[in-house]
Amino acid sequence: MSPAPDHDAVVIGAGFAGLYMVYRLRQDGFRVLGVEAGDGVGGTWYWNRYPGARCDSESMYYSFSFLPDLEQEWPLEERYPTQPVILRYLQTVAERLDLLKHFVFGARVTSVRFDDQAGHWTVRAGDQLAVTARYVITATGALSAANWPRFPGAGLFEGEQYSTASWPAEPVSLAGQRVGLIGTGSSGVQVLPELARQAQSVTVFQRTAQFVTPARQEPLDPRFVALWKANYQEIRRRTKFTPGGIPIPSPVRSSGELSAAERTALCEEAWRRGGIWFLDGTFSDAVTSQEANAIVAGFVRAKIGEIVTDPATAEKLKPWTHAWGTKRVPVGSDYYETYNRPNVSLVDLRQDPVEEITARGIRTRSGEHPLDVIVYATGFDALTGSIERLRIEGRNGERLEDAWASGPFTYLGLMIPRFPNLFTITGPGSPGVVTNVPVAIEQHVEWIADLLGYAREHGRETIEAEPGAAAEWTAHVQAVANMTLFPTADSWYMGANIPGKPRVFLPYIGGLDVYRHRCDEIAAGGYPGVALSGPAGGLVAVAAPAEVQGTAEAGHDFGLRDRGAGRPVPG
Ligand code: N01
Repeated sequence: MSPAPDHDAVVIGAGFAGLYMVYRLRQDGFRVLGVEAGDGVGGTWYWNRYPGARCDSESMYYSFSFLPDLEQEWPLEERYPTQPVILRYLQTVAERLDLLKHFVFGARVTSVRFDDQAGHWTVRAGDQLAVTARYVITATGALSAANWPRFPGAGLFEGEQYSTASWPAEPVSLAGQRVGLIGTGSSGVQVLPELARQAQSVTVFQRTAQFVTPARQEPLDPRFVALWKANYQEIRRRTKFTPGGIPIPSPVRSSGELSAAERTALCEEAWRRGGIWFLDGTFSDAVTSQEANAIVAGFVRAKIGEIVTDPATAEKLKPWTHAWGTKRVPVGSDYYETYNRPNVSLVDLRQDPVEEITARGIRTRSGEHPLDVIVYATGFDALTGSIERLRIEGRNGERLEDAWASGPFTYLGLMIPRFPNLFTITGPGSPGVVTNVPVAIEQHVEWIADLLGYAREHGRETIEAEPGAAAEWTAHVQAVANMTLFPTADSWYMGANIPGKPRVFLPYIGGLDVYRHRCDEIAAGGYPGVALSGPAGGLVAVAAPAEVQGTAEAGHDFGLRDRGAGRPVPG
């Protein structure tokens, strides 16, 4: 008989997902170990400490729903929580729940291997850690494997180079510095105004112009906060049944149902309110109809023209390469206004591409831009990168990179055939990254914990997605995306930002409410699509009740056409 593993479960990561997963498994009586590369908790909010880092979800929504005492005590001061506030929140949660003692910090996982004989996993972090566990749960974040493009000559640069995705914890002095910023996604949009306030000059190197929405950051009115807190648990309950994890009404009317004047008024009002109210506040068909999309896109371009005083700069900032919302829409504070400052200039890399990085700056086709500091805000190998870099090997030594060579293959975004007892939180095929993420994380954690409890109750030790169920889910994820304009863009949703990455739509965009319902049905039906095997290795597949079978058919739209599938929301 093989020796018992060191732990029932290893959870990799100590952000929202890792903290809740460790907590929940401990409460359920599992022996659990958390492993985290950083020296503390926080995940995304531990690493992304760049000036201006903030969440695009509003403060009231961006927290756990299962801590009613903390939610009453926690101050809600500004509309959007800043990185230091969120990091402090997660540190407070970890201390309150006494979770720190379950984690090993400063240990970056370097391999995760399934032992077919023993039936358990070995998780290693270099020479620092080697532990065995029956279950492994990745809580590594959808956007945490940083993309640091290799420009020719980057090693020659004599100044400082920083990435927004791993910004130093100690303050970086930019006073008197000539800064180059590469990247104009959400991170670049947030950091630019702060760089411009501090540095002597900022040169922005833009590959793709974005449709940036104004955040409208502001202090929260204490009366509003009091009212919110008085109703917090009821709001949380409703939030769980929304498509994006945010309880605001979705638009009910398509652009075709409105007059031109009504459309403009609607866009103006949504723009005035900012943030999610613009992202999810115009037309029900904004990302499914070319015509509706063109109206929103034209509206934003007109705003850029009104805000940016130099006409040539305004033209470069107007996006024409993709439909509105099909790349994740950045939410910015003074982003376009910052280009009116005399110390900010813009290089359009489509007209004037980078040729090399030199000792003194960045040389584009038109000449050298002398710099003291280069800031990379160049994004992430999204959804798959943080999981694949764990170097996971499943049954018979099969490597996850090979299993996913032509795109990720999952059941519900949570399990992978031939990788038994491995679970992924907010991985590919999950709606996490197109929702207010903590709400999706809670759903994933609870579903996984319930399944582990179910297996234990039934005396089963091995839990594995069936290939047929994974094939149906994977096809369904693509089918829902294909009902929208999303696949038309070169976005990280499509893996298009990473050279060589298969071009498939990565998150599930059918809505968290629909997804939750589907997961609940599966649990209630005894987990169809999941093979449970006993200690002796005999497979025990639990048959699905008739009404559950068939709902995961490829292309089944769960009524999504009527609901306006895939609205762009913060992630
Ligand atoms: O990354 P991005 P991000 N040469 O991939 C450019 C979440 N987030 O870190 O568009 C030149 O969006 C790239 O150009 P292009 C959020 O979900 C949330 O900004 O690929 N440029 C793009 O401009 C977000 O979507 C929050 O042509 C290169 C930029 O770098 C996600 O994280 C805050 C290049 C990367 O933009 C990722 O955002 C921040 C190259 N070789 C992030 N390679 C909040 O909620 C890439 N680029 C607050």
